[in-house]
Formats: sequence, C-alpha cells, structure tokens
Amino acid sequence: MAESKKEKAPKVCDPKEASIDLGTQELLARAQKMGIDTVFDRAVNMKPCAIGMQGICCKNCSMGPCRLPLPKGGIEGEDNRKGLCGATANTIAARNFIRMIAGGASAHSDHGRCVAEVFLSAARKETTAYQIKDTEKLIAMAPHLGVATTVEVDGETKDREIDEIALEVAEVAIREWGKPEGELLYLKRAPKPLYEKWKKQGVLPRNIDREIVEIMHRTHMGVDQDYKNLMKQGTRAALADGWGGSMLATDLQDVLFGTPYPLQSEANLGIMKEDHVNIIVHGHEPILSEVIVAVAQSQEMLDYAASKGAKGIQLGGICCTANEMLQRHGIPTAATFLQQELAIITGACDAMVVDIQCIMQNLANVAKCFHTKLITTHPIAKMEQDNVIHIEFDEHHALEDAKRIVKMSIDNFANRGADVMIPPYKTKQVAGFGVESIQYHLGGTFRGTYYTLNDNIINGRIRGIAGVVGCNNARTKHNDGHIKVVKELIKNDVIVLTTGCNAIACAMEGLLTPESAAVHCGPGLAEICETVGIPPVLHLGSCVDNSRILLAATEVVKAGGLGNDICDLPAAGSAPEWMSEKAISIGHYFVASGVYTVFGVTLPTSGAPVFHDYISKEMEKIYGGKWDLEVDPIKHAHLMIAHIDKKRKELGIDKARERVMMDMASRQALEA
Ligand code: BF8
Repeated sequence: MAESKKEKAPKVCDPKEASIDLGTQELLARAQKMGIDTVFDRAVNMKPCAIGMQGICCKNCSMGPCRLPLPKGGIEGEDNRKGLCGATANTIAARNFIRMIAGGASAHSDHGRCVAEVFLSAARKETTAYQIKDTEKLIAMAPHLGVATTVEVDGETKDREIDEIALEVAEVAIREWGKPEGELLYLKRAPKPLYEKWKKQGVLPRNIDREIVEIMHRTHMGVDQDYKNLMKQGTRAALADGWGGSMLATDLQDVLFGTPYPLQSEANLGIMKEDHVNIIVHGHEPILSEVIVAVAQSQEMLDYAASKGAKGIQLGGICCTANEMLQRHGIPTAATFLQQELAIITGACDAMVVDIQCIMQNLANVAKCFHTKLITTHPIAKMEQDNVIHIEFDEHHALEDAKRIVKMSIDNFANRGADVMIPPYKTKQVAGFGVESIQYHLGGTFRGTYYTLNDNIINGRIRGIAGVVGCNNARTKHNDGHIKVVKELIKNDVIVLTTGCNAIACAMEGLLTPESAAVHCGPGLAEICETVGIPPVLHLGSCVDNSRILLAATEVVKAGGLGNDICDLPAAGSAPEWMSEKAISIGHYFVASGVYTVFGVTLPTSGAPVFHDYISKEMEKIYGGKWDLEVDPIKHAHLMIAHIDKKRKELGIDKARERVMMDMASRQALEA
C-alpha cells in the first residue's frame, strides 16, 4: 500500500570524497549527524541534466525547450540536428554560451557601476562614509579616461586640484556604462597590436550595457543564427567586462579604499573564535564590507561586545568579499564558495551579512537550525525565507547601517547554543599583490619596473606565468583541482597569479607564503621567491581583480624581450573548478586578449562539436588565445606548461634556461 511505503532517505556525500580540507570534512560529518543537508549532499542526490551540460538545450521560446542530444558515438557525416525553428546545435550552444557571458559580464559590471556611483557620491562629498583615499592611483588612472591631471595657469603647468580630478574621473567613468557613441576608453590600455586586432575584428565594445543588451537581443528567437557572428558579440561583451566594468571596479575601489599592498593574514574556518562575536561577511562588493570593517574595529563596538561577555569581534570573509577585506585590511578569510553553509554549521556564526553574487539560498535554511542572523543588504539580492533580515545598505547612511548590523550581531552572541564546533584548522597567508606591488617586488629596489621579472622569464628561472582563478564546483572534489593544478605549475617553475576562490583554496593549503616556495617549487622559481621574499602564488584579489592580471600581462609586454602582445608571452590561464557565468565571461576575455585558457569540470559546448572546435581551435588564429577543457588536474597543468614551452620556443628563449641575466642590449637583440 502506498501509505506504508517508506520514503527513501536522501543520500549523503562521503565527506572524505567531497573535499580535501579536513575542517570541511569534519563539518560535513557534523551536518549529516544533525540532519542538515549541504550543497555537497544535494550534489549526490541531484544529477545534472546531461543535455543542458553539453550546451544543447534551447529554451529561448515556448515552442521548446528543444533538446538536441549528441548521439553516443558522435556524429558521422552531416549534423542534421535542429530545433523546431531549425536552430542548429552550433547556434543553440553559441547562444547559450554568450548568454552566460552576458550573465557574468553584467554581474561584474553592475558591481562596477555601484562602485562608480559611490565614487561619484564621494567625489561630490555627498557622503562622509567614503573618501578618496589613494590619490596616487587616482592620478595614475585619470589619463586613461582622458582626464587631465595638470592645468595651464599663466603659461605654467600646475597640478590640478585632487577634488576636481576625482569628480571628472567619476563622471567620465560612469558614462562608460551607457555613453551613446565611441568605444570604451580603457581598451587603449591593452598592448597596441591587441587593440588593433580587436579593431580589425570589429569587436571594440561601445559601452558596457549595450554589449550585454545586444547579446539578449541577438540570442532572442530568430535573430542571430551564425555561431561565429554570435561569438563576435560574446567577445565584445566579455571585453567590456575585463577591460571595462571589472577594470573600472578595481581601479575605483583602489582609489576609494586604497591600493592593496602585501600583508599577512590567515585562512580557513579555524579563524572563527569561540569567545568572540563572529561576523561573516559574504558576497562581492566592498562598499558594504569596508564600512563594516571600520565599525567592527571601533572602540564603541568593542566595548559593546565586551559588555555582552565577548572577548572581541572576529570578522571573517567568504568568497570575493573575503578577498576585498583581506587585501586592504588583512581581515582573515573564513571560507571558499562551497564552505558557506559550513560557516553557519560551526554554531559560532553570530551573523552572516551578504551582499551580491555566489550566495546560496540554502543559507537561510541552515541558519534556521542555529541562532545565526542572516542579513541581506542589497536591494537586488533578497531571499524569500522568513528568517532572513533585510537591512538595505546605502552610501548615504552607510555608517548607521553598518552600526545596526554589527550591534545586532553582538546582541546575538548571547543566543548561541552550547554546541559550537570550530574546526581547529587555519593557515598563514600573504596576500594583497597587484600590478603596482609586483613591479616593486620583482623590479628591484631602484628600478621599480617589470624588467627583472622579464629577465627571469627570459633566463628561465621563471618558466612562465599562469593565471589560475575561479570558483569551487560541487560536481568535483572541493579544492582538489585548484591545489593539484597550482602545485604542478609551481613545481615546474611557473609563477602563479591567483584570484577568487582559487586564491582562497591556495591560502588554505599554505601556498600563499614565501616559505612554501622551498617545499613546492622547482629550483628556479624557489630561488626567485627566496631572493625576493614572495610566495610562488601571488594573490591579486577578487574576481573583478582579474583585470589586474590583464594589466600585469600588459606591463610584461611593455618591459620588452617577450614579444609585442599578450599572446606572445609564455603564459596561460586556468579555472580548474569553475561554476559561475562570471567564469565564462572571464575565460572569454582572457581568450580574446590572447591567453590560452584551460577550464576544468566541464564546458557547455561539448554537444556542438563544430562550435566547440571553433572556440578551442579556430579562435587562436583570430585572437591568439583559445579555450580548452581538461578535467584531470595534472594533465590540465601540463597543457598549460606545454603552451608556455611553445611560446618560449617561438620567442627563441627555449634554450635560455641556463639562467643568464639579460642586459638591455641582449633583450633588444632577442626582440629583433
Ligand atoms: O567572483 S570565484 S565562486 S566568489 S564566481 Fe563566486 Fe566563483 Fe568564488 Fe567571487 Ni568569482
């Protein structure tokens, strides 16, 4: 009888198979004992849709969804698959792919827009919570927006008032989202041959919003039905992200909150403290977290916490908010994307304050099992569950909002249950690198340039440069791909620039310390790290800070000896555990900037082999960069190393690993 049938209990994950991190394993076991499901368990119970995963399900009109499964043995001869309207597998996969670019580019760029709006308020002095902090960076970025930093007075050149520069920068920057004509101003920061390539291909973005809107139009039923033409628009929007929205977000944040500089901190859930009020800030925009940091460190709040029996206030970050608070203030990193539910499962999280992006809705369900206050703060990111508190954050009353949030967290300290379990694992990390600090560290005391870095690449101590970035994905073992790829690269003398959740994974593994070089690096890279005192993996910040990698690569090109364009460099990109649309946008602006870019897990293109070949083979002929997919982390790293070696050979430096310091004359000879 139906009633007597027992409901099958959902399966749970094997914690040891789910993550390489001990603390994560212990908290997963605790969650399972308490009957609380996490993303790791849900991944075991829900299989991904095989057709969607391959990129060949079209739901852009209500005659569908049309599904075009790829036959098991592949396709012999002509591919006759088509949807009701006749859309081919290539059209469908390309449309889906560029809609992902649109999603990612809009997330990064809307974040940038919010920063630009706050920047404008600060420049107009409409808010006291934010001020222009880094005037040097302001002066450095202004010319790229066509803003003069000097003024002629009676035939004499004088410095312009900082307030005046800030206001004009704010006004010009904000127009980049919607100006009616022209092209994005930052595109000219790219090496000239790259800019010319984009121009020739007709992919120079006009303004940020327009390129995203045009993707939505072109992928509407019955518009663009040529995968190459669709990818052209995907390229425009991705470039509008990397060299537009993201780059503006990074620059404006640096001017408002300070350009990061290397500092020491800690990482992993073990940073939470049983006798402190634990406030976890999660999301992406530093607009909120900057003020929370200031308020939580104020004497007023520390006294208030003490009055409630707490020894202090421990702030911790998750996802890219973690990276933002870390790189400017040394606030410890609590967790990667996949550990967010676990931060609450410690039982010690008095408040989790979230803004935008990468926030799982299940946090609300987990918070219901504990005393944790889950606070949403952004008008565009609310949750339907009734235990979620919404405190809308606004730059005009930022201090009051932050005080209310911190006070609420302190008041909640007393409501903690007895059963607290903070895993005792945390590691030291050095973070806060950027274009400016790499120049300082690797440029030598007197030079302050990229010459020394280039010399060491040319002489082979450093074999090449890798940008390893991106998310966690519950379909693959947490942090396993990140760590194996990065360790294999540094073992082979490839220096790694990292951002996002890869940076957090590396921090948790102890790879962001100078000492790790002696343990994990090949002899050349180990020697450099030891001499200069840097880690072999340089943490460049959050996902919008991937723009720092683009600019660092441009500086390497400018320093000479390694070709004329980013695609000439012995460099490669990687996202071993990606999951977000933002990763597709990032991947594509790297590819379109000339970088060979390898993704792990899966690519939503495998169901359309012709389209897949287009982005993973043909595209290299157009932009110098291309996509690739490799699930095995060691093979993944070796694809990157093989590409780096190919570039070394093309540059004529493949035999240069005998480590001779290059002077200017030898560098010029190489270029000739
Ligand atoms: O923007 S790496 S999981 S946190 S999307 Fe999200 Fe991915 Fe983490 Fe930052 Ni980036």
